[in-house]
Amino acid sequence: MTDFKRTLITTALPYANGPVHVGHLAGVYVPADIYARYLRLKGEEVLLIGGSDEHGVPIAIKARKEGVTPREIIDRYHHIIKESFAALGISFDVYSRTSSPTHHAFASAFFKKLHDEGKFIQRASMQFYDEQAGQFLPDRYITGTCPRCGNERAYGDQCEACGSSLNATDLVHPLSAITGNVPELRETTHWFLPLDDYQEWLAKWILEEHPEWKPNVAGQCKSWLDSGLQPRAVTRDLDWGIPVPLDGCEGKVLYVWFDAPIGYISATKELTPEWETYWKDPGTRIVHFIGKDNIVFHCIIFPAMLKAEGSFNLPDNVPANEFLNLEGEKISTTRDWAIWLHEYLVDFKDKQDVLRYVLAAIAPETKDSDFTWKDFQARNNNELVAIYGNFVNRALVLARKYHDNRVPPRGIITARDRELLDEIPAIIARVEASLDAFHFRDALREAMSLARAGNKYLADTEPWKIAGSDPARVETILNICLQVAATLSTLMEPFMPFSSARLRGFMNISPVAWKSMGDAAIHAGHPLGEAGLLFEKIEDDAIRVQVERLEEKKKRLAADTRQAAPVKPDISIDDFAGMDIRVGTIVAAEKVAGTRKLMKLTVDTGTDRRVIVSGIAEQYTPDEVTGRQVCVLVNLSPRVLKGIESRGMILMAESPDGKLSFVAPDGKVAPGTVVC
Ligand code: B3M
Ligand code: ZN
Repeated sequence: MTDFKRTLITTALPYANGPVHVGHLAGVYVPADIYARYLRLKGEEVLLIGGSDEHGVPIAIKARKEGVTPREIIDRYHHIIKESFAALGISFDVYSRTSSPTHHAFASAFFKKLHDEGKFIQRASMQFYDEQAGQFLPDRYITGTCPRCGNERAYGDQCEACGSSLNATDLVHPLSAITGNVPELRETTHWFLPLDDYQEWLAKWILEEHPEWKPNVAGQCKSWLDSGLQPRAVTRDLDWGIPVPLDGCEGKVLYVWFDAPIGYISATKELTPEWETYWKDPGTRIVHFIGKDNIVFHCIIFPAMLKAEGSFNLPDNVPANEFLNLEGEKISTTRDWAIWLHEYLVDFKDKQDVLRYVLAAIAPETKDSDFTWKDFQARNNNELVAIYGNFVNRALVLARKYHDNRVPPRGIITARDRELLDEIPAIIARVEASLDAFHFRDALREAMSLARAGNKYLADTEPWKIAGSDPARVETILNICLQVAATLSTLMEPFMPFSSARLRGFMNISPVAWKSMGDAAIHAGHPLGEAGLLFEKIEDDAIRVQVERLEEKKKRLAADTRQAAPVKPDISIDDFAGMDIRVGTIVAAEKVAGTRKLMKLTVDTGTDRRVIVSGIAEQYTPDEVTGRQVCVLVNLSPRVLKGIESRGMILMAESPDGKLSFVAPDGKVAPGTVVC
């Protein structure tokens, strides 16, 4: 660490096809910001780079869905994302966007250089094409069943259910995401980066030279390397993206995953004329903060691109996180199962630090973790309010009461005082060690332990009891408490910058430097400010509103899922012709005793009278159905239900909420009439 002169921190560029949610924050932006703020507080040279990812199929699909241009989509979401990050205190030195002219020029030149130096191979291959839409269907334009886990909503590039990275042609029953049609295969030409040529170098670089990388990151890299790297297409047939900068390439753009990581470099270039120091000087350490679905791109593909280009630094570490779930279920932008940052900031105004705290405390560092509103409330009330806020408040109230709102002098130090004073540097050291190792949860827990220690010290020394008898002792105790409070204002700053600023206001101090934390953080005689509450209790009502909102979403989702029941695999006309469906008349009906749903129907099928047991009893009475014409599958093998042999099936239409209605001819027809 100390060998480096400066650190460049990048955060995954969120797709500008939707706002940012708590999963993004816990996995990437909160940890990255904590790290950047920590290094800045230590006086290190550091840049935090971010921006919106504005190309690729996700944007094009969203635009098509809404009937607007991709430009409208990215303009809308880029601003929402950028503003909500700023409101949460994510301290980007630059938050750019990949539609910027600088980025277009930079990414084009990068591609051109690799092309001209012969670093790509050009290949013809078969790709899905949607005749009706008149376009190729790269990546997410194809959906189908994942060959690995059976998820019926996998994409042409990835299955979100099992995390596999896929080729569109791997999918079972591929369908066009534009028209729902079965696509055809057409030949097209693309440029590929021959990752196989970099296999050996990557294996050595990752597995031998970076043993310190997190096990989840190294593990994914190893499994990619073990299965053997293949050439990877870096262009696409699409009309949204950075045009391929070669003659005769109309209709082709750079693959979004080729241009997006280059965005880290072009954003740095937009920020400072010194950008090359950050990307080329070996004294710079690059750290990529990302989620686990981006590991292969940042640890294998982008490094191979950088290696091929030849003049840029490679990342030093990629502390990727796992996923955050919401109330036990996977967060999903498309399904709206998320807590959106911009909405949180409206509902919980001035509670940025509560969200930062909770997300840092539950960050999915080693495995997936879960956000629940109950836990959010409990952490606020039982930790921020009851421990940190309470300590600070007591120290300040006591100073006002017993020492005229000034920092008292320190007299004779007892063993108990020494114990706490010694704990301060020990805790700081543990916070540093955890942050240096990207263990943000541990770091936060350690930092909180200083507030805990302060509370314990007050409980042990009970200054309020000796105010009359030993004022000098009270002064010493309060001096020490205020050292702890001043230290906390800096120690907590990376995690919770807003409350740190408030605390400094209460104490009337300017920022305490990282190295000045400890037993001399604030001087005797210093006039304190006006104290208030550092954190407020969150009441049940506020949480209930959020929980109810999620329950509403869940209901909508359940309905949507049913509406969107996936199309079953194709059958032949012979399969269909094999089904003998006829119009019949229900001539008698009775409920099947001991069941809620079943009704025993006697049906005149035109050829016979037969018994059919049907699950309609919750919605119809026997009287209502007797005499009705219905459609019957008559050649279904007989089944015995509740001891009754059922011969055939009545066809029903079932709506998303489970309501049944009969499928029948629109006028009376003779029993036995064939349905075909
Ligand atoms: N936009 C994917 C994502 O949001 C992508 C990250 C790009 S980082 C260069 O997961
Ligand atoms: Zn899968």
